[in-house]
Amino acid sequence: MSLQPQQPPNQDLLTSITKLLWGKSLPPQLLISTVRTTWNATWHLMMKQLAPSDPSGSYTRPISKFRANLKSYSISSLNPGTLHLYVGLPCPWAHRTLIVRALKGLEETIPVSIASPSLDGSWEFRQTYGGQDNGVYLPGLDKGNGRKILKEVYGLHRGGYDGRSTVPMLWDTEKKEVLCNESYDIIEFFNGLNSNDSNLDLAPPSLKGKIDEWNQTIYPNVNNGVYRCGFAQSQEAYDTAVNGLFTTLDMIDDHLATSRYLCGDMLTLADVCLFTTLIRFDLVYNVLFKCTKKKLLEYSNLNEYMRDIYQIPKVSATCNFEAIMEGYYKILFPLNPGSIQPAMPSVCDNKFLLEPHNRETLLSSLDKRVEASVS
Ligand SMILES: N[C@@H](CCC(=O)N[C@@H](CS)C(=O)NCC(=O)O)C(=O)O
Repeated sequence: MSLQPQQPPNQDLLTSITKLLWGKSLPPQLLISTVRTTWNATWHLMMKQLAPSDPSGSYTRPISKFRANLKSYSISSLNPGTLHLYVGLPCPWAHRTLIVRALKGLEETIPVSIASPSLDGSWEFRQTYGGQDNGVYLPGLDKGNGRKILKEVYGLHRGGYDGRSTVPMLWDTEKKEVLCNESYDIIEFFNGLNSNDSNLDLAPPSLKGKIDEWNQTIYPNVNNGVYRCGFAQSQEAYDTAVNGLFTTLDMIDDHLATSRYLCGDMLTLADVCLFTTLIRFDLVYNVLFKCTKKKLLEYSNLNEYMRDIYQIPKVSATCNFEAIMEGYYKILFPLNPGSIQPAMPSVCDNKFLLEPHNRETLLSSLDKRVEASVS
């Protein structure tokens, strides 16, 4: 048996075709420039579909279509199962909703169906039940409507719908309509519902202003900032995005040196939003989205802050690192045409994530000022 590595069959075929067309004397430069031009044009074409951009090549995220007013729903008027949540585990926006649902103890009231990305980038359901493995959520069936793909669920919306079918999505099983597909609206709504298990408030009125301020910095520069790096279609667009991202991370890291969470000693919605980007940072954004100036591991405060949140009961169950990796490296074809998935970085090791973070001893700078003025 030969131990020589076999050439993939399509490579053999490609070699034969090039020999046939141009003979052995083909100048490699010509082949390279032809492939480069063709690939470049095809890449721009594919990126147009994946990530719409403005004339400067900067990624412009499409606006969510369903922004219903959710204030008319209250926990007392909600029958368990009336609302159904659709998510996908790789998606940082959907991840926000899974975390707040868990922290608010809404698992029984608002059941969830977890889709997985198919090779064409749309969301599909697996023919297995799903549930949890070692405590971690798994993709599975559509338990809300019994459909095979999420697009079909969106299609059931009263009056029909044929637009983008994104996660997260909140479905009203009685009215048969998509209530909302904007993550921040959904987490604000979940936070307002108090279950028997939890009356935790992740956005108390006294912190509302601070939360909004953080979100206004973190959304464009970090949450969407990593996408603006990865989906940039010009060098200038990438440079602007990457500078904005790392300047903001540097600033947050400094802030977290004296404050346990973004708004002081209390976890808020702003922290949940930052966390879902941080937990994906070294795993995918650093490599696939070219967020390369630093790894999250190099930021000591951000890194410990991330572990602090990961260790809050029920949060780690929402972090499925295998699914995140698969969702980005296998599905975002124009960014990773070979579909090769890199090795899991050590920051995603449960052992590392569960190490003591020692942040409980931190008082927010505000509290320190109050303490200093009292003593
Ligand atoms: N602004 C939305 C963004 C949601 C979003 O872009 N979800 C992505 C997954 S990370 C998606 O479902 N994309 C499918 C598509 O665009 O067709 C939110 O915050 O909920």
